[in-house]
Amino acid sequence: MSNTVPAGYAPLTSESLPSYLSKKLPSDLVLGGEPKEWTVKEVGDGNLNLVFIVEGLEKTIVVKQALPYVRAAGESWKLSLTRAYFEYNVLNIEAKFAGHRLVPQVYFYDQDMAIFAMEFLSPHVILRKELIAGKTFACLAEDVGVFLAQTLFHTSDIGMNAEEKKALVSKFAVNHELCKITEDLIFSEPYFDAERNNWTSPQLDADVHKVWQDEEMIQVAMRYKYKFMTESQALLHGDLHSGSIMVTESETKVIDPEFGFMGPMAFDIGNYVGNLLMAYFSRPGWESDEAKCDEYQRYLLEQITSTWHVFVTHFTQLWNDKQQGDAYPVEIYQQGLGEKVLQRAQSEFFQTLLEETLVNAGLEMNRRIIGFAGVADFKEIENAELRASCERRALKLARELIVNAKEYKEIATIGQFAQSC
Ligand code: SR1
Ligand code: MG
Repeated sequence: MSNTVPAGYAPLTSESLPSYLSKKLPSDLVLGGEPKEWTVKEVGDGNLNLVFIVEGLEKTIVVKQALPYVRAAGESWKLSLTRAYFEYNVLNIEAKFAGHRLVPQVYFYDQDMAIFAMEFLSPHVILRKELIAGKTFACLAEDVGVFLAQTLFHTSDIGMNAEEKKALVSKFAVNHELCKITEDLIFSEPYFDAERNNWTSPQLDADVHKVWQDEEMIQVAMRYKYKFMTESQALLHGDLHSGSIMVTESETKVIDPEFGFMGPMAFDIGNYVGNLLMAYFSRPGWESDEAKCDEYQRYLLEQITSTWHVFVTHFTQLWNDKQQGDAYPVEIYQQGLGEKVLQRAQSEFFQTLLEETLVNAGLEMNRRIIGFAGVADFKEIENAELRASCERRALKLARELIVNAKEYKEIATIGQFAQSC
């Protein structure tokens, strides 16, 4: 994987894409009609890439192309094109373990153009938008919990043989540029006066300055940065926030795993939990009716608890039934010491994972409020005073989770602290 821009690379436009696709589409992917009859819209609203919806007479697809820079920042923030390769590969691996019920299908990848095409999801909508609109989803916790369990278990040393797992570590180590973005934006910049930071000012100035002086919290953040950089536990999605999930009332699809690499499981779980907590704290900015606001906040807390419980139940089942994976070997646990000993090992494993999940959730909240890449849940609350008061409460819980994660033996108990903020 080279980090340079290939000679054949050029960013595509809605005008140039049909002609490119007419030469590149695999023969079994028929959009219908002539390329000039296709409707193309560029819809990318993420931080990094171009995203096109291409509608033929028979079929619609999504085409995603990496740019040699960070779209949200402009051409001065250079970024290699290799992320398209990693995203394409992570989508395939996730689909292998979680299935196309939860992960979109990908059709082709073109390395020179840093492009891949995938299933068009309709009528799916980005979860973050739906949470802001106060919608509820019957299958969301089950789907995200299963997605996490399937992808994390099967790519870890508990569920995968050591040779294959080390091959994944080596393959995804090359995604270091996107890891570096996470290392900087989540784990470092919120904790000092970094140029890219962007908080609600002046309302939160004092709160942010207090964070920079908070040795107790910063020491934990730095410990978790080190864990993120060194613990190759499982293949992570790497950016599992509510903007990386598309939903309908009955379906959930996880998209956008370009930050995928082999890292600590708690990073993915904590990212998701942190984003549900930001939906929780931003609620008063979107819902003025107090009773309705309370009700939706309760729903969000239940989502966190259920997602975690689904994850633990499903992961435990996979672990009980495992056939391979050199960690916690079958010969010792399933065939040797017996069920009780396996249960004790699992209980210890999940206790540690819960603690790490809560810390990562807190770190994700801090960075979205203080750092470069904010989230619409807060950023789009127009009244700055109201926004800042929501964010201030979120910062309070974030600190509690980072500093006192060990105290929370049950995930549901974080709800009490959240309500007290
Ligand atoms: C420069 S990229 C900023 C953020 O956008 C992505 O979605 C990730 O969350 C990243 O940290
Ligand atoms: Mg993304």
